[in-house]
Amino acid sequence: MTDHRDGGGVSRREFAGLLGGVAAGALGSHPQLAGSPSAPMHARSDARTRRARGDRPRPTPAQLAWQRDEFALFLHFGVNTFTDREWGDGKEDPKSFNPAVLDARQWARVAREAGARAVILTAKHHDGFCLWPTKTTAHSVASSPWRGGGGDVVRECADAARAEGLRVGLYCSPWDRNAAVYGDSPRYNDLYIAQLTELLTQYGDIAEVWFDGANGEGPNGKKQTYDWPRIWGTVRRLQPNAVIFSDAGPDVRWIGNETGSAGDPNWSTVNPAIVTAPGVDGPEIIRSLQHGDRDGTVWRPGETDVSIRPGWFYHPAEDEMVKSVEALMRIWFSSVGRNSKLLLNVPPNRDGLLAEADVRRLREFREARDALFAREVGSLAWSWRVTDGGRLEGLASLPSPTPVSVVRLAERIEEGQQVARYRVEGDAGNGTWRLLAEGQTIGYCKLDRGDPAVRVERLRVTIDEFVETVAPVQVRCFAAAP
Ligand code: FUL
Repeated sequence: MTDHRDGGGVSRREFAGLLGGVAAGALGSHPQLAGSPSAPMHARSDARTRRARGDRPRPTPAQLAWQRDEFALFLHFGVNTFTDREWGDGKEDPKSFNPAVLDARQWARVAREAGARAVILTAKHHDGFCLWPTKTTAHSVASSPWRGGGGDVVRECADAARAEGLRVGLYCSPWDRNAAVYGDSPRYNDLYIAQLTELLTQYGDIAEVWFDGANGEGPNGKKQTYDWPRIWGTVRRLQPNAVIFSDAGPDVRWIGNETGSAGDPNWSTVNPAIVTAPGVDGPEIIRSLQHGDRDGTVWRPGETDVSIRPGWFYHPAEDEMVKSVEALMRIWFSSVGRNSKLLLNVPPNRDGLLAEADVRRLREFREARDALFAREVGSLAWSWRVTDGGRLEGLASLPSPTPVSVVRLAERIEEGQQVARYRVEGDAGNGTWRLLAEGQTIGYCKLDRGDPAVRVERLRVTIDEFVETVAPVQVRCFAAAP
């Protein structure tokens, strides 16, 4: 265990100072520790506070906003929807794209009602077909019969999302199987920059730009060298408030699988020397994507993308294979509940609508979450102290013996991520502490299930290890249904 009193850590006295001058060892109950995460826990900015904070990486405002969304909907839509494929080869006839009754308001309404706060649309997938009337290629909606060739899916989606209060993200695949210049690196980079420029200048504020790492070119295939500094620089210049997602960030990293499972532990910090570009593979790379790096020097939280169906695009044959509510709840706990953000793919069908089965499942998923988090055990008076062993320990009595179904822990990540080991225990009234949950990282949100068979009278949260400094933790407790 790292003793936070050594090296760059803070002493108990300093920790007490951070809390407003309460004597160490007798911190008592401090409302800012148990209060809302938006409470100004670190209001002081004197030298002691700065030293105590150390120089752990911290999120930018855009990364914070991204994380606070918690849940976004991914929309895979394009020629594959009509050809029943996952990876088009770029030879598709644009005339195949003809959604009968496309209604982006339905996508956005369903997303909002499901609890999502953003949507991300595949403006271009690997087949190169553009869902907006780009000037860069004829391979787009402008060559399709949809809306007489005058339609723009990106515009309809962005407008609909904003009308429902959702933020907008765009996926523009670097790998392009239609562009004739793909593989002629400078020329394709110019084309790609031109496409991004259209997307990032014509559709208002973009919250996230999503760069996937896929490339299925065979050994004799076209070899394209992407100009990542220029690509990322273009996003920064045109949409300075957007987060850039890819295996290598730079703002948000891929979580390393497509099954809906973030690593446990999951650090939001990474060593940037490990994953340097999208699309690279290897055990050490996957480990870093899954878990981040405790001593990483860069803040790059992980996003968990997974589809509600087996495929990313809509296929009629998968209508019976929509994930169950139980599976989606497990995904919620292994993504949002592990300091990640959930990007759940729900693909529009050939009508241009989210399919009935998916809409129903999203509603049930929302109801299940609402039910699980409906009975918060409110106004717990937490009393915190730093023990002689350098642990942070919080105690609270529950108003009545309560079957605890979920404990939600949160760090104030504006200040970085500090917790490296913790325990949650319950006392069922006989004075014996029983372990309810234990783990390593907390970060923005850690969800642990309790044992609803046990009625807890007191809760104890112990932070056994901090990376660098003692930092407050917010605890919320939810009771099981009676
Ligand atoms: C991958 C792609 O190859 C899949 O088709 C899908 O778009 C997924 C989200 O990203 O890189």
